[in-house]
Amino acid sequence: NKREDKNGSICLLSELRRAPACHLQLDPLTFTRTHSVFIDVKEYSRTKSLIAQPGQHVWNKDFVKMPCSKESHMTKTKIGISFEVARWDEIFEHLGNLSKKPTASVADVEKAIKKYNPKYGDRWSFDALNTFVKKTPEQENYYTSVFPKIAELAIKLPQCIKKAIPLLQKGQMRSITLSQFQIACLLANAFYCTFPHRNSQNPKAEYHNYPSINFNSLFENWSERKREKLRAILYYFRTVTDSGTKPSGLVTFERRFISEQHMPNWRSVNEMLPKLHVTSEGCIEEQGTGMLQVDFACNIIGGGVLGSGLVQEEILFLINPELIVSRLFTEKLGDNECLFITGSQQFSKYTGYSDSFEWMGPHTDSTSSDEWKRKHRQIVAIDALYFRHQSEQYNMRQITRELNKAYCGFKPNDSIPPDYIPAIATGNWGCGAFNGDPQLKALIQLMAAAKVKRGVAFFTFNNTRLENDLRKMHHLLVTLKTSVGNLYNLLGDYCDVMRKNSTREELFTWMEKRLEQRSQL
Ligand code: AR6
Repeated sequence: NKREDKNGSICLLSELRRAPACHLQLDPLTFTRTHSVFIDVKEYSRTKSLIAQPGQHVWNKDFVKMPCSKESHMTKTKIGISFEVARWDEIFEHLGNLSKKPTASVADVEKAIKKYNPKYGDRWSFDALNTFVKKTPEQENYYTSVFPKIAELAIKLPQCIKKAIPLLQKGQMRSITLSQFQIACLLANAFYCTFPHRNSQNPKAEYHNYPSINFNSLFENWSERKREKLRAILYYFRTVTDSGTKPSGLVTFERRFISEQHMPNWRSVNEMLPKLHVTSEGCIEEQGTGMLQVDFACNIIGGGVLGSGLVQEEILFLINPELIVSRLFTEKLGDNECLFITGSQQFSKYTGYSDSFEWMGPHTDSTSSDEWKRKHRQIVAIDALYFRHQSEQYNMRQITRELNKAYCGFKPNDSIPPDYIPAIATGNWGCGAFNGDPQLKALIQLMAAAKVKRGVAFFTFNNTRLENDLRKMHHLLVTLKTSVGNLYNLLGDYCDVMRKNSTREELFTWMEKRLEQRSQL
């Protein structure tokens, strides 16, 4: 390949490690103090069947408050008298009735939801769901027959999940493994807006630091974007409620935190830049299969997936809807934190981006699975900083924050030998909605990948100029044997000149000159 020869430091995509080829066999599935497994692990090791792990629900600040917990109450009024009832009884009654119908209208769905969310009776609108169903041509309109099936799935919650789901809170290292069926049941509950204490927008509300999970925001404010989102989500529910296509694996959600004192001292990191494959063609989720795939996240995981947002993270969550369940238990990410999701399934195909995004139909996910029945798909959610003005980012405090964030996301478990660690599939992290400088962010990610000794597949998303510039810059840095520490200092110098307004040059142009001057000395 001529292009590769010209820039010797660049590698082919095939030279980067991926799962399952580099997969290290896992120990038998067990739960620990920090890993909650929701299927019976003994039964799993004996028969490989997935049955719910016994336990009980807990109603306190450390666990998800479940709609089927006995502590969940609501007030009902009959002939002027108010009294408390178990909220799950109400949910069970209304969704139970709905589940018995062959088809249900949007009005039926709305009526049921408002019965056990009486506070929101005149606040929640279902216009998007309504318009969506009305506008869908009859021959494609399976939606009204899927609404009862989602209700049937939702009311299975008490049998499906028998123990308390811990919240993945700030500063914790904790993980949760659920079966895909359990996730579907939780998402069916989210669809029917059953989760208690999750609807308040008040900044002092109990879950103010958590993403929203009930789907009411998806059902309001009709737009073309909503149409495509609903097509993807309802297709997911159709698949998981059909006995022929029901998924049967597990998915793990893991929150990781690295304390400040365990972060690298970037100034003195000696590693050189890692192997890089950079291309303007393809995208993370297709060409990066089997690698660690970066979700360009919001610190509120999933960002605007249940609202109007429709960029990289939201699209990822729409085509892999199991990712949405992370919103149920993942507290807003702090600067030194990230979330790994292993084993989610891709259900849909898509085309376009943002306003041009379109659901393109079913995707058959043939990704193989590991010993825990998790698909060989690992996604890491890392949130970049949002810059109102581009100039804010040329500052070593912000650069160090981004380096630490990327390091947290890229660092593999210490127990895995280097040959078994897949490369990282990433791209313009933080450079769309969050306004970052693609050149700076590419270097930051390469520096973090260097520190953890992982190769990088970098997808510039049609940006051929960035592809060429990054290839050239990588080549220069590798040829000059520039260490991460040197690069960190160089970035410090660039920030200084930017602050003093003494250059208008882009980072790479400025660096090239600087490096050439140095190499001539
Ligand atoms: N593969 C490779 N590159 C991509 C892909 C893809 N599939 N999709 C987009 N890009 P953005 P951010 C490129 O704006 O700036 C969400 O609401 C493309 O060049 O999604 O980190 C989150 O919830 C695009 O411009 O990420 C956050 O709130 C660039 O990646 C917020 O956006 C950045 O994508 C994060 O914004």
